[in-house]
Amino acid sequence: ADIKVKRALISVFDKSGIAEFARTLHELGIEIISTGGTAEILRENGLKITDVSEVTNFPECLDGRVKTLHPHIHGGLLARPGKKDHADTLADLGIEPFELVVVNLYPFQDAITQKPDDTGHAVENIDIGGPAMIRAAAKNFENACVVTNPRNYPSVTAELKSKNGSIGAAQRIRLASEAFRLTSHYDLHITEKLAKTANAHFSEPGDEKISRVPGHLTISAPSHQTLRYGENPHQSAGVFGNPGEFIECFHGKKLSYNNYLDIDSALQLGADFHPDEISPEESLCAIFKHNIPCGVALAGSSAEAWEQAFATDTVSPFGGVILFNRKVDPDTAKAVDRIFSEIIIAPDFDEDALELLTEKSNRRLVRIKKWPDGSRPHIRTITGGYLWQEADFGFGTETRETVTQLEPDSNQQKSLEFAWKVVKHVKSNAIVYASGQRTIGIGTGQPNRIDASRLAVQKAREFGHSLNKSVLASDAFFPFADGVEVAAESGSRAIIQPGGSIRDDEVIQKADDLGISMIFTGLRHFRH
Ligand code: 93A
Repeated sequence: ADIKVKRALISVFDKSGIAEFARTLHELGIEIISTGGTAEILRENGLKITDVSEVTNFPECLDGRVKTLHPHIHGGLLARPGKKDHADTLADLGIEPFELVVVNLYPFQDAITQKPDDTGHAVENIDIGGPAMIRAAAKNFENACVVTNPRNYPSVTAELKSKNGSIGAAQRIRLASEAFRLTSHYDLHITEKLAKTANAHFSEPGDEKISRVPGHLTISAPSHQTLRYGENPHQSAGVFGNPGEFIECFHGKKLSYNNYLDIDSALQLGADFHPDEISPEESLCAIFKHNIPCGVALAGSSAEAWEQAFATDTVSPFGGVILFNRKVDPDTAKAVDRIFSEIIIAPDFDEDALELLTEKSNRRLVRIKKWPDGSRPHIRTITGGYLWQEADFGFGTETRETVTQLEPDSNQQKSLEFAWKVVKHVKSNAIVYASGQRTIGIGTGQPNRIDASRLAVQKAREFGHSLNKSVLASDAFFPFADGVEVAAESGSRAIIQPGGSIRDDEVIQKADDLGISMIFTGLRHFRH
């Protein structure tokens, strides 16, 4: 129902638009009660104002820390005049209700931005009376309207004017919700500032650091850093732990949530081609988009590896993440600079390469300080809990068993080993076609293996690759012989896969019939 506004309480730090707003209230015959500075401005504008101290019969004191914190104010904000005992109490104690409350807060955030190192200044800008009034009036939205932002003055004024000084329930509840959002965010900013101060100045080595995830939780963890947002801009986000031990973004904007994910996927693949564990004559380039490799190659130089990796799929790499496992030289820098990429990752960058690459300010450059190993578990959240598992690292316990009559030749073997390492990093169900030590078709993320196979073939053809004499890796066993058929039809001559299907016999028979060689590894590499 509508409520008739007879008395308004105005106490604003941001005084923009307040005189005009108050004039409308005045014209509608509404009595206005205000705190010191607000009252002063309104009086300067020729309006008749009652001081809060007159209502409370108590002076504003303690540097203004206590102005409105008084039962004559809060009684008026929280009373339900329609309830008989409340009406009686108001009459007994001489308290009058407020139907309209206009409050905005001390600018805490501005204060800490302007003087980040002045904790005293920050503390003086923690508004106590303001949020108390806002929350009281918002709780009492059935009897009062709370306005916390000058942005809302026009709609409130319009309604008051059209209803001859009354305000409806829809506007009141909407503004009440906005009010609680404001005070909760306000408190979160204070929480974060104090946590930062505590961490910086009052913690002993080894103490737990306090931090928060904006929006909802206050988190106490060894190290938590707030990120601008999560996978999407409406999701709050942060990062725990110390990724800085492994990577350092030394050029471009701060790393985002999605950047961290992509970089990690690239880094994991790079670690399987650790520069010390491959031939010193070979360099790796891996291009990732949305955590999925869209081109990987090992070649005689980084520039060559880039050309080959890029040729796999010349559409997906735009805006992607490019990883090199060796120092980036000027030739490589020139080559990668031809397309827009979001991030370039490498153990190091030649000075001339850097000169070119740092010209683009929106491309992040990341140095690999340390390659990951398998020592960290993987943790994921599920509704109600967490899952953890050992990292899928190393190829130590795998076997190589040729199960077909044909044995892959040495070139094919080399190519199969390469494809097998790559397929581990492709989302399941995953199929990777390779030719030499370069990918030519990657089928990823399909809920069945035959679709992943078809997708890989289709993509290879789309980008002009001949699958003739190519090899294929599958991250898990072929459940049926049809996967082998697709491979053979495409021209592929050798397969590497874990084996272990109850139809392995059929699958091997099909490979023999079609003249394909096949290796079983005994270990699968799902990546879900
Ligand atoms: O210092 S306070 O936390 N104590 C109070 O009792 C109080 N009452 C209102 N801050 C208080 N306020 C704030 O004063 C309001 O939230 C508003 O931001 C400001 C308006 O003061 P003035 O009208 O004197 O400029």
